[in-house]
Amino acid sequence: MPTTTERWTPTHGEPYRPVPYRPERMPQDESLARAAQLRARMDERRTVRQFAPDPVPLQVVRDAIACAATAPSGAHQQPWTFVMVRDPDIRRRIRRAAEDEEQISYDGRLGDEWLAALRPLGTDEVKPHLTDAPALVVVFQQRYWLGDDGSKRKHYYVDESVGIAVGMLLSALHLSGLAALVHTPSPMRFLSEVLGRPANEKAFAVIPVGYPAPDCQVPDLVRKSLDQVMVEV
Ligand code: IYR
Repeated sequence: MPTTTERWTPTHGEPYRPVPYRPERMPQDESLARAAQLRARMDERRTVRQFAPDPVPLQVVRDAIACAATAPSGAHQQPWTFVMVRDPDIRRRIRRAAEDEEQISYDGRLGDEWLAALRPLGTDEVKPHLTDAPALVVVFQQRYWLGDDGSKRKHYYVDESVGIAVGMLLSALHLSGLAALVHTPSPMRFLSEVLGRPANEKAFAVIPVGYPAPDCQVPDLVRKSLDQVMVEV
C-alpha cells in the first residue's frame, strides 16, 4: 500500500500499530536479471560538472525527489527538505557565494594533502555548473523538528538519514536519464540565507541537475572492484 498519499504529521509517543507487509516475492531468475542490469546501469553514472543549459522535464526531478524521500530515516523523522531552484537570479547568487568560499578553500584553506587528493579530479573554485545546470536541488537536513509554535524536538541519525536520501536521489536521477553532481561548498551557511530556510535546517549539499554539455569531460576514474569493497563472511 502506498504510504505517501496522505499528508504526514509528526508522531511522538504513540503506541506501535503495525500493519501487514506482504510484497509479492520476485522469481529468482528475474531478480538476478534485474540486479545485473541495475549494476551495469549504475556503473554508467558519472559526476558531471559541465552541463548543457537545456531545460529538463521538471516532473522527473520531482519524482526523483519523491524517490529520495522514501529513504529510511532515524525514528522515521524524515529530516530533510529538498529545495528545487530554477530561478536564474538565485542560481547566480548561489554561484557567487559558493565561488567566494571555494576561492578561499582552494587558495589554501583545504591544506596541501586535501588539494593533492582533489588534483586528479580536476576540481577548482570555478563552479559554472551552479548557473549552467537548469535546476539545483539544495538538500537541507532538519537538525530538529520545529513546530509552528516554536517548539523543538530532537531528530536522530540526521547525517545518516539525509546521506541515504541523497544516494537515492542520485540513483533516481541517473536511472531517469539526468546527470547530477554533489557539490558541497564549505561553509554552506549562505544557502540558508539565500533560500530563506528556517533555523532548524542546515544545508547538506547542492545538487545541480541537467544534461551533460555536448563537450562534457569527466576524470578517467577506475572504481574499486567488487572484491576490493566486499568481504564475505
Ligand atoms: N567542496 C569543494 C572541494 C571538493 C571536495 C571534495 I572531498 C570533492 O570530492 C570535490 C570537491 C568543491 O566543491 O570544489
